[in-house]
Amino acid sequence: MSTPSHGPLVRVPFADLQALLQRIFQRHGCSETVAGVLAHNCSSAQRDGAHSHGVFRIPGYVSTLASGWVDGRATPTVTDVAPGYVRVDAAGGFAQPALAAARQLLIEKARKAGIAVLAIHNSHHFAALWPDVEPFADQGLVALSVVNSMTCVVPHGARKPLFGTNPIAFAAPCAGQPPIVFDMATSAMAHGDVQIAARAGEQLAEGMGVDAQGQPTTDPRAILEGGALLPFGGHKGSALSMMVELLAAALTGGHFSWEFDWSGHPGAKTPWTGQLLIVIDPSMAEGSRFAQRSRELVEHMQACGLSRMPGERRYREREAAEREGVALQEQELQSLTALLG
Ligand code: NDP
Ligand code: PYC
Repeated sequence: MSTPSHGPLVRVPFADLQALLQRIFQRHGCSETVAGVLAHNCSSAQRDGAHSHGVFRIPGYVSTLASGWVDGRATPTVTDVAPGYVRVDAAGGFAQPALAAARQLLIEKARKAGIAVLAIHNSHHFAALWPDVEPFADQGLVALSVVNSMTCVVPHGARKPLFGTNPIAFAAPCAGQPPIVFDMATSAMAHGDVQIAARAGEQLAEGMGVDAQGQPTTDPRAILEGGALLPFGGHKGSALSMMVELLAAALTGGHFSWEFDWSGHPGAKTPWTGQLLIVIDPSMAEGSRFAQRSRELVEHMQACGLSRMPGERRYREREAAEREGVALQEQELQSLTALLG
């Protein structure tokens, strides 16, 4: 995960940042409901130091809304398909409001059947994935989500990009601690982090991507300008990325990462794909001690010398932001404020 480029930092109360982003989303074509969901998502990412999907993304949201590629006023249609299955047509809008519209039904089904699936299609996801799963674990549930994005990753052993950066996020309750959460692109890097490195003039580590000729490169601009990313972990990450295409697109009725054409919408940045969530009620597990067993696992990992859990850095950043305010560059705050003009 890249840190943003240098410059004086300011600290803003979380509620103030969220309110500012809400106004920006509404000013640029979102309904009050959609703006509220996106503002909470994006300010939470900034608060947690998830910089590739914090306020860095606002210009992309704004240019996409201006291009007419996404419907910021879409009303999702929720369909109760089966005891363990909910389907949502996001109506060409963002995925997070679609999840919000189906969330209560999904939880009721998971608690009743032990497991429930939420299949979202016709949706745009331009954000970090952990905000979609962490709240389920806060309510004692286990949640897994996948979303596909836009063609920029070469499948292992192939010559041309096909997959998206296709993240997988997982959250589970842990007794006496915040939930265990991981959220990772199946590409060697998130596309957002490549953009941040390019903006900062930094080189990447080896093994992240290739240039337009398919040759290995450490230059983020070469990856962004005609090149591509590689999956993480060779054939293993590639298999997971393939799974994400199947679950997030084929299963939901969404587009594969290569199936949409945004060339007629200059400024469009948000992938028009699909998202799958699987929510499990662990109270039905053997012994009903899931959260305690999670804690045992963490303690054993720590006893083996583990210095930090996935999600721990975010929680630390969150605590600091709650004490001191959310950190962002002064220049970023000025640019955000200018978007209200
Ligand atoms: P990272 O590689 O930064 O982190 C992946 C996971 O590993 C996180 O849970 C992180 O925890 C954890 N982690 C990182 N370093 C360590 C360590 N040393 N020890 C233990 N755990 C560690 O994330 P990515 O760059 O892969 O993804 C960044 C974001 O981009 C994600 O939020 C993802 O959802 C988003 N994304 C969104 C896409 C979309 O289409 N919407 C597409 C692709 C990516 P921690 O958070 O605490 O650092
Ligand atoms: O960072 O790879 C990424 C990404 C794609 C879509 C939204 N974020």
